[in-house]
Amino acid sequence: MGAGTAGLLAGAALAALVTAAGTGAAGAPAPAAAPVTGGLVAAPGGEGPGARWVRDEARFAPVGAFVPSEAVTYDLDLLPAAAWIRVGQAVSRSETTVVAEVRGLRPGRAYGAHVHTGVCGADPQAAKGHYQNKVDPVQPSTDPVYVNPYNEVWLDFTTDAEGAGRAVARHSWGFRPGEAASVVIHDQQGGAGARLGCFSVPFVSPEHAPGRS
Ligand SMILES: [Cu+2]
Repeated sequence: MGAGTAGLLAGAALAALVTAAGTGAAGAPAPAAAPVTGGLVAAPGGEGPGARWVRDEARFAPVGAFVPSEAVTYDLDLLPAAAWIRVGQAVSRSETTVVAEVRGLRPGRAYGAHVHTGVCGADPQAAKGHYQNKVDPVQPSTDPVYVNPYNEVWLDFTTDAEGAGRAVARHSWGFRPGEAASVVIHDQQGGAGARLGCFSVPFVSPEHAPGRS
């Protein structure tokens, strides 16, 4: 999937961003004390001059769980409860970078993921469609002119032997305020597939990035 690698960060820049986010090595165990839900946390650092980044993390819980989570799994086999996800977003005047990290999924499996426009709900369709920079006038959007990793934020990943995975997407555009609301994990890559889970993330727009006036 050559198109899917478009916009991926160079390793060094990714390492810098991930280091800034305070993560450990890819195979490190998930932090035991990770909050079930987390607010979007602003922090110094980021990528490039003037960049700001935010991050949010959660553990997946099934619909109707006694302790609800910002991250909902719809498939306990492919996306087990207590699997962990963290999404970071670096925002500068010229770029938006989104990093997704997961742990506790099926090892050695390809998953699809995208930024969606709706907040997660009990219904997998609550997350609505993909966030698009240029919005397809025909919805639901299926036209590859609009459904592609340049116009959308694709975060497809393949898990390692431990069930951990990571994806990065970088674009020269930013989110419109309030229109990017979640990351949905799918059972296949390339812009389609059943919805396995959803993590509500209040993505920020360049003009509303923390620390900006
Ligand atoms: Cu999707």
